[in-house]
Amino acid sequence: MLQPDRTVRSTCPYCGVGCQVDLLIKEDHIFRVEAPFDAAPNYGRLCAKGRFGMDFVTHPNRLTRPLIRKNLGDKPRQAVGIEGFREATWDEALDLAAEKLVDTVQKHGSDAVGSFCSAKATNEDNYIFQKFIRGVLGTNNVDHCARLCHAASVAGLQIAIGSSAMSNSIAEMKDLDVFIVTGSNTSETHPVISTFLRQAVVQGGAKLIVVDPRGIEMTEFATLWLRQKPGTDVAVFQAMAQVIVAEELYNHDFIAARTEGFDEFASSIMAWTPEWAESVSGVPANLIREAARTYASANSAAIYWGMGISQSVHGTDNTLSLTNLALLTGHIGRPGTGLNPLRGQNNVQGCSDSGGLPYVFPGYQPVDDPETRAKFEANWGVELNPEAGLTTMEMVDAAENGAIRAYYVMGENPMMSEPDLRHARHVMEQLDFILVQDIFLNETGKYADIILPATSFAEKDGTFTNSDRRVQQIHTALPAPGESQDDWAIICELARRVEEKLHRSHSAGFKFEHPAEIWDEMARLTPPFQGINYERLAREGGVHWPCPTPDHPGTPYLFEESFPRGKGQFSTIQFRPSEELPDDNYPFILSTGRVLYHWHGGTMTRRSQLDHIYPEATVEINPEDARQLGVQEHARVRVRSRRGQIEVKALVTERSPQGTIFIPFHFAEAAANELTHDARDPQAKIPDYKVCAVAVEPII
Ligand SMILES: Nc1nc2c(c(=O)[nH]1)N[C@H]1C(S)=C(S)[C@@H](COP(=O)(O)OP(=O)(O)OC[C@H]3O[C@@H](n4cnc5c(=O)[nH]c(N)nc54)[C@H](O)[C@@H]3O)O[C@H]1N2
Ligand SMILES: Nc1nc2c(c(=O)[nH]1)N[C@H]1C(S)=C(S)[C@@H](COP(=O)(O)OP(=O)(O)OC[C@H]3O[C@@H](n4cnc5c(=O)[nH]c(N)nc54)[C@H](O)[C@@H]3O)O[C@H]1N2
Ligand code: SF4
Ligand SMILES: [Mo]
Repeated sequence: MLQPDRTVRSTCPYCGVGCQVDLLIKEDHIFRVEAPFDAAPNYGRLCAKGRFGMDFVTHPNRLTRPLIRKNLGDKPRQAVGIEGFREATWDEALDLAAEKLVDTVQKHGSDAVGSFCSAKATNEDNYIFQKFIRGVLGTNNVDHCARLCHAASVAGLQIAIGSSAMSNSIAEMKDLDVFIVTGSNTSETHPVISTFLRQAVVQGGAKLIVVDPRGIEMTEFATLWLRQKPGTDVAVFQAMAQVIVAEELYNHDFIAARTEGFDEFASSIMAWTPEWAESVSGVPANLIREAARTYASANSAAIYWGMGISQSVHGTDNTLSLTNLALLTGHIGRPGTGLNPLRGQNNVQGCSDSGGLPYVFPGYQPVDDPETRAKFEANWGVELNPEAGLTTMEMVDAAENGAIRAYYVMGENPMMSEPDLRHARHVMEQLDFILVQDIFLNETGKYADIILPATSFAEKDGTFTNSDRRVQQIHTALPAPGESQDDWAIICELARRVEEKLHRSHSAGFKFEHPAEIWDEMARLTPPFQGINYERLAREGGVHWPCPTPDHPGTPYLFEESFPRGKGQFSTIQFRPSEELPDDNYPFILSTGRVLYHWHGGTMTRRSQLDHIYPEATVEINPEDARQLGVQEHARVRVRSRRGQIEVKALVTERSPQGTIFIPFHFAEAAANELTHDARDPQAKIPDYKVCAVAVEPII
């Protein structure tokens, strides 16, 4: 067997499971990836992406030098390929970027800059990013893909319990008793977690209730599968609550001691019977009753969910319908219970924790709280903007109406991930200045004026925080390609130049030798991180925050004694239909999401051997629909919505319910987001990626 030159322990850069990996390096290539058997959270397990998807790191398309658009200042701005850019030195690119940002701030004010930090980059990268945006540019307009992701889970959990992180650890999963999986295609999107969940069923005899419109693999392990029509979750979960109340299956002691609003809630749901829910959702009433009884009568029961719950115009209500169930039954605050939104990106938890959100500093400390702001002002030595910034979709609106003039995008690809790309494109065309920082030239980079080449996870040190709040390290395994630099180092250089041009008498502080120093600064300002440092992470392999002191063991499960808001809050909610339902012209529901082998806009996985396994865009169509449309397996079809159209290959499969088609959004040549709409949840502002109306026709 090929012997490695060296083996480097790291954390998988794909999903929020945060698997620990050993990268086997030969001649500066990762030639094999192994998983250590003794390390949490994956204990030797990896999925296809962790095992075979790391080769993007040495792909020849990696960005190696700063790039400047040849036709700077063109309006409307055009998307250009690599030939539309010229190479530049770091000095030239950073000076120009600083000049353009300063120009924007001086002409239009600080809030004319919108910025996107990255759930792919480290905690340290994101801490420095938001410090630069808030402390130097003077705006709180900083957000990231969490807005398109678990925003509605966060909004709902904040209302119900005052905290939004996953309440339990991955280690508890294999000992589950009863659990609900809803709106999560776990075996494709959190594959290693799905192996623990399946182990609970197969070896531990746990009962699994899947609530999902699609015939995903998890249904094969389910005791009960509630196959609702897309967008009807509130009806199903309200009816489960109704059964629990009507049959007095609720937990009296827990409700009395730890919740408020029960009486009002209980009387509000009595009309929402399983029979009513069946008429709305199509799920047989007896299945809803059985699911309610199974969940309520378990000793401990947990709920896991994903985008099927969150990415909806009623995503917050969907989440509240789940929190109501946990509060009714007391299935929270003990091992094997809890409310668990499975976090998507490798570091989406950490990006939010590190202050990558418009209304909070690191550790969710509000920017509009004078005391908190005074603490950061004293530490950073600058005055800070007291107004919360705009969220991702609000920044798009502000860019459209001219309030935002410049974008700084680090490690995101909005031109693939935002809904209604026709609209997103229009916004990008109008901006005065776009600065992009990435490891590849992606669809968003094509609109940039300046592109700064960053190192990937394999070429830098730092930390990611996984789905169960475990802070884990990445270590430099390979030399940086060309002149690329670590994100935090690039931002520090840029910040220094912007401060100089703004004639700041002193700096907010951007001198760091190593990310460990950045972590220490963040931890000093963020109580739940204060017990975590690099030495400890190296020794223990990872620590679950909250961890307030060095001798604190970390917190694998939350809410044992109380909730952050004190008592758990029951919420009275009403079922509302989705925004754009099928009609004669657009007779199908389009549901979008993911497949195992690809990642979002495909920037990384389509530059990996994974692309050979899943090389083209597909649409799942139910066999009965396919028959009526005259579509054969593997035929090419055109899918149209009110906003755009794409051509894809048909997969005729029972996975899709009749009347609903499913398209993964990974393929730029047939981007699903050409079809989607930007109807949003009123509270969480998250777009509905799971229900819009489309027409399907065979291409003859
Ligand atoms: N391979 C791969 N893995 C990934 C990612 C990736 O791009 N590729 N991305 C990561 C990220 S950022 C995220 S957020 C996670 C997302 O992980 P998931 O949420 O598991 O991903 P989706 O494919 O969006 O699947 C959503 C599920 O919701 C179901 N669904 C659709 N409509 C409804 C509905 O109305 N109600 C309910 N209850 N369910 C519905 C779908 O059938 C599907 O099973 O995955 C992470 N993991
Ligand atoms: N239709 C539809 N659209 C969706 C969704 C859906 O279900 N359906 N899901 C939404 C969800 S949940 C999410 S999370 C978003 C994801 O949307 P995005 O976050 O926009 O998507 P990614 O493709 O993950 O973009 C990550 C970028 O980071 C770059 N990158 C990787 N590592 C590094 C690094 O270390 N440094 C820097 N600077 N860059 C790096 C990659 O090259 C890539 O360009 O998509 C959303 N869009
Ligand atoms: S489950 Fe997630 S973290 Fe683990 S190997 Fe797969 S993509 Fe990586
Ligand atoms: Mo996500």
